[in-house]
Amino acid sequence: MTAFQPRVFSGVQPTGNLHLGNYLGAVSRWVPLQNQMPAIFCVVDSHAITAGFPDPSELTNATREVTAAYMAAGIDPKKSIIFNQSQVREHMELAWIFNCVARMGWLNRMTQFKEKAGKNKENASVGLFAYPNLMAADILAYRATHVPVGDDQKQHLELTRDIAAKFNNDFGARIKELGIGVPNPTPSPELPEELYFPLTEPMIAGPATRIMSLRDGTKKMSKSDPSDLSRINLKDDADAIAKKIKKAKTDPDALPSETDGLEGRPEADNLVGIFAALNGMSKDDVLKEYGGQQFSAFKPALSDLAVAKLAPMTDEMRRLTGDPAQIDAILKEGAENASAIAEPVLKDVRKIIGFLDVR
Ligand code: AQP
Repeated sequence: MTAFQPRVFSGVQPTGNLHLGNYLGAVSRWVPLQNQMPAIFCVVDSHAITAGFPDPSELTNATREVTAAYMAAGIDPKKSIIFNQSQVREHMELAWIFNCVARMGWLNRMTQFKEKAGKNKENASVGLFAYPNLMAADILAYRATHVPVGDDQKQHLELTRDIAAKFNNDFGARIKELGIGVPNPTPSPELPEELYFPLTEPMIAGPATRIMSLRDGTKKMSKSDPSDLSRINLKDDADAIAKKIKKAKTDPDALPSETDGLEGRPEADNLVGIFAALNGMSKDDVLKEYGGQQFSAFKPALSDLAVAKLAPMTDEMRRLTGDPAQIDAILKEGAENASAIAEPVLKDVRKIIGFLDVR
């Protein structure tokens, strides 16, 4: 190989209800990418057990539902690989190896673990702590070069790059000797001339990298927020969407005419960002149209837009989940295609490490 093949990888956990943040921050941004380079979209079910085992049938249903959401949003299984993580064993094997590459100090700095474990750190699962190593394995089992995610995943992607860099460095001579390295596309004194794993590019961009809670503009919109009014679920009907936007927290002022005026107004900033992302425009453009107007005028416009964009997707999700056998067939084919890429990578990795292959 003379260069890393460009490849997109991303995923969503099948936990709880998919919400507008997952859609605008991640899934909707994947759709155009599948026309630009080979793409793999994973339903990361093995991550879904790190915060406690969900009810088994709920996990099964949520896996099919997330798959349906990918397709309803426009991911085409004929163009992209769609599969569920637990079906491709290589993720687990590489994650174990990365457990031995990553340092405790690196993981101790992960803010998502601190947030999710809260005060109960001693009682959190080892899986929750090591989650970022599995995420690095998800990406690097395919030597993926581009990972589109929301802003909350930035630190995990930096860790993925640190793991790739350490592996490339620790085994630099061996990779060269085996003749399986790729010239480092951005040579630097910190890395060998030939790499096995790419240093993946995070793709975090647009007006919706962090959609905030509708009840508190300083908190991320999240599946685990106990208040359902804090988020718009992809399964919400038009009435629920309208009610949640109507009840969304705001301040008493009119919308500003320029984005500078959104500073210090997290709720206003969030609603303008949602409008911009749903309509494929910038926040500036939204404010050109709605600057000077009160929320009593802006909220109904936002609500109409959200319903117009989300309702067809919700309908399509419902249609697709009505035929679980078809979803399972897509996931099966996806898992076979994903394995065909990951298997040779793990074969190389075993060789690099020196595991004796007797089979
Ligand atoms: N609020 C958000 N704004 C923008 N992007 C977001 N993502 C999640 N929340 C937002 C992006 O969605 C993708 C899938 O994330 P995940 O399946 O790992 O779920 P998560 O981040 O754990 O989602 P939640 O809702 O925040 O779940 P809980 O409540 O369990 O923590 C990722 O690309 C993520 O960036």
